[in-house]
This record gives sequence, C-alpha cells and structure tokens, in this order.
Amino acid sequence: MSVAGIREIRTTRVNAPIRRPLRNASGFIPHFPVVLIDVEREDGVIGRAYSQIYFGELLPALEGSIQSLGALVKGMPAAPRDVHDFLLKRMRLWGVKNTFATAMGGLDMALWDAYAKSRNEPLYATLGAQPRALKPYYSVGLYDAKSVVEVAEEAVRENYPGLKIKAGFPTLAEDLAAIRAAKKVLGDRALMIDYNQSLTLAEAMIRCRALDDEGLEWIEEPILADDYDGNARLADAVTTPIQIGENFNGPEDMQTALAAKSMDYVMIDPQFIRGVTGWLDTAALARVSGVEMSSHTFVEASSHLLCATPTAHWLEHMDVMGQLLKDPFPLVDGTLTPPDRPGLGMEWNEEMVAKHRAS
Ligand code: SMN
Ligand code: MG
Repeated sequence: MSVAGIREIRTTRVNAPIRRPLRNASGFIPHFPVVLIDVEREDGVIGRAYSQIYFGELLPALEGSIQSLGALVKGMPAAPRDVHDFLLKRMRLWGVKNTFATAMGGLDMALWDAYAKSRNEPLYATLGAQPRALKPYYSVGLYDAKSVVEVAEEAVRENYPGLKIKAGFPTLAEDLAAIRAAKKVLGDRALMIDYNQSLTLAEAMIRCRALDDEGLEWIEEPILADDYDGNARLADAVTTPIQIGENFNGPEDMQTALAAKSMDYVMIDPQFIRGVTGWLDTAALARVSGVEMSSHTFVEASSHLLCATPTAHWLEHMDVMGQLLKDPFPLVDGTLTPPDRPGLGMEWNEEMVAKHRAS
C-alpha cells in the first residue's frame, strides 16, 4: 500500500513564550524562536512538527533551510524513511549538518506525525512501543546560590524527580554555592548541571574534580561538544557521569563519540539527530553500547521516542511549546506519559501562534 504524496509544506516563524528566560554560560534565550512545520499530504493528512533555533536573527535561515529541503521532496510519497534516505543521498555533496540537520529533523518529525495520524495511532504505537510514564527533570537556566532556591522550590512543589541548572559562573565557588543551595532544597531529588561547552579542558578538569563529591546526577557539556577526546579524558578523570549529545548531528556523531568513549550518558536532540528516523538509529547504537539515553528539549516528540528507546533515561522538561499547543503534555505525579492522541499529539493554538508570530 503506497503512502500519499507530499502536497505542500507550510512553515510559520514564532517566538514561543517560555516560562523562564534561559540564561546559560554560552548565551541568553528570552523566548524560543521556532518554525512550525505543516506537511500536507495528497490525502489531506497534515503532519505537524517544529524546529527551533536559539536566536531570533537565525529564524529566516532555519525557515529557508526547511523550505529548501521541502522543495527537494515535494510530490514524493510521504514515507518518512524513504524521504530520509533520499535527502541523505541528495544532500551528500553539501551535507546535512547544523541548520540543515535541524531542518531535516523537523521535516522528518512532521512526516512521521502524518504517517502515524494516517494510521490513527499515537507515534509510540507506530514505533511498536507501549506508552511509558517517563522521568522528567525540570530544566532551567543559570541561577546563583540566592536565586536558585526559588527555582528548586518550584521543582519540588511540582514534584519533578530532578532539576537541571546551568553552571559556568566566573568562579568555581559560585558554581559550588548554587549547587549546594539547590541540593539543600531538593533533598534526594536528582540535580544535574550543564556548562553548555563553556569551559576549557584545563578548567573543566579543575571544576569537575572539585564537584565530584557533590552527588550530581551528571555534568553536561563541560567543554566543546565535539571535543570527543577531551570529553573522554574528563569522563576518565571523574566519577560523576559526563553527559553530552544534544549537539550530535545525526547518528554518525553518536558513533564517533561512542568510539572515543567520550561520555557516560548521552542525551539526544530530536531535531539535531535528524528526527524520528535519526533518533531510532541512535537508540540502536545506545542499546548495543549499553549507554543510557536521555532527550534534549522537544518534550512532545521525546515523550514518544523515549518509549521506543531501550536505554531510555531522563526526559528533559523545558516546555518550549506549552503555550502554542491546543492540548498539553502534562506532568502527572512527577511523570510524563505521551498522550493517546494520533501522531505526536500536537495541534497549534492558532490564536497564540498569531499573537507570537515572528516578524
Ligand atoms: C539548552 C541549550 C540551548 C537551548 C535549550 C537548552 C541546554 C540544555 O543545553 O541542555 O537544556
Ligand atoms: Mg545542555
């Protein structure tokens, strides 16, 4: 039975309002620039997904990349795996890294959304998985020892089993003070920290060793994400798990990092890994290598994908799209289960989309 063709790909630039502006050691994100992607098939089924970028000035480049890849596949049968394979081959000369990776990832997610909707089942069911009550951690920005208390109290009040704060203050003492202040509120709930690639290897050695007895769930991206050898040396030097992966462009980066033994855990971004298709390839690598695999942003797609991930670990809960969707992806008793709605389960709240459209 052949799959209906791709009739049209519509994109909409929106500045998604987020609960807390996101400051980290490498930048500041006051709201989340996203491109909503509607892939309409010849049979009328519409797949919906989105791609995100961290600075509004880059939104036109992201939207343009999505439309460019869309022009290459318009009219093709909307079979997600076939379109994915076609784009990898068609883009061989130029490559699908960075913005083209995220563009391809967003398109891939929209195609899988349409495919699952055409079968009238949630994406996790299309992937052959059962729904699972996943373990979310509340993911926020950079807060010092004083301001982190209120954030940690919010995490406890909303019954998150974990909290991730950013690290990378000018001094280790400031990092340590924020960590201890958060831990004091969290008790035995997990605390992760994220340096967002801000340290040199030498500084990371000093800081990670100094924090090694703080009982952190993981230390994330201490140095440049693609310094696989440097990350491997850090993972060897400290007991606290080193976590990388949000910047893996496709499963090939996962393979390189695994070969270099660069991390203890991995966390995968559904768009950078090039969508559902890229995620499934990467989850297979994680299973074979026995590495716990968490998600990075994209709460909605991640909630389905982690159900189909043999080494599923944590779900990052950074609610980018909460105010732009008709139906929520709620936390229930400190867990998040993908909704029993067709596809990814996302429909746009058109009024809020209109209100937050990017110029
Ligand atoms: C992060 C960086 C940029 C945008 C969203 C999130 C961060 C994280 O690295 O892991 O939450
Ligand atoms: Mg991170």
